[in-house]
Amino acid sequence: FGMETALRRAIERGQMRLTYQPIVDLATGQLVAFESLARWRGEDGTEHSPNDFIPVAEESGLIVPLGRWAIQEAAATLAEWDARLGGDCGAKLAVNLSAIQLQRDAIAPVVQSALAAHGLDGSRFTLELTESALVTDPDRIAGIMHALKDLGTTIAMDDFGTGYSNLAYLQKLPIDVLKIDRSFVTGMLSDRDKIAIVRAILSLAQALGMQTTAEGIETNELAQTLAALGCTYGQGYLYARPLEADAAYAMLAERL
Ligand code: G
Ligand code: G
Ligand code: MN
Ligand code: NA
Repeated sequence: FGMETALRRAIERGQMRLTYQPIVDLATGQLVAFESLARWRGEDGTEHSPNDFIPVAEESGLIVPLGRWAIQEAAATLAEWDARLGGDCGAKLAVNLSAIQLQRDAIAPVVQSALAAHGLDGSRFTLELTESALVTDPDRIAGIMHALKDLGTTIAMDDFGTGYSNLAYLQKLPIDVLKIDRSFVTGMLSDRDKIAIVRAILSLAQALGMQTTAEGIETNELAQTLAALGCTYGQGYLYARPLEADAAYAMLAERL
């Protein structure tokens, strides 16, 4: 309850912020996107982890205003980067959407108005959904995904392989990218089971015409192996930790 009150206040007072973790094309090393990750520094200076405050936001309903803020903030940031660089800054921004948020809010109109407010094309956004979003009401989620696709956005399945992998939905839904969960990537070079799972996800994605992003890449050897296996994109501490907005912008400006 204490955290809920503090979180409500932080959202109302504009004390939340987004950090941005780069996503690169594994074949070329080019920066192609950033995943936006919410951060909350409490009044006493403590950094709260989203692993702690997102569940509180979901249970309390605060995920609705928090989620709307994240979408608007991501659009505002992208528009600012474009303006400073005098055109399309060349990176997409990915925003995480939680399953509860999709149940409680009309996300497609929220995304549409955030894009419109900043004159952004839908193709500049990726929405990351988890498999758990599909469990309770798959038909409704399918409708939401199609509405998001109609806006021109990219849809990524986050944490792929860790949820209820009902493979029947994969082919029915407009999913563009599978994000291979970090738990399969970390240590895969010395673990036959992990590398077998990664290969299976890559060939499944290829068969279904989807792209792939490997999470949690911490070494060059992992990046090279994943590139050789045909994984499209990579994300992880090898490239950068989640960056404050000014550091993310600096990376973008330097690479252009
Ligand atoms: O850095 P990391 O600790 O940033 O994130 C931990 C988890 O919190 C990840 O699973 C991530 O998807 C989730 N998360 C981070 N930011 C957001 C957000 O804005 N919305 C939602 N729904 N989840 C987020
Ligand atoms: O579930 P989601 O993919 O949205 O979570 C992203 C989380 O993974 C964030 O907490 C982020 O800080 C963390 N993360 C990103 N890259 C790495 C990495 O290379 N190693 C580790 N250990 N964590 C990472
Ligand atoms: Mn994510
Ligand atoms: Na993930």
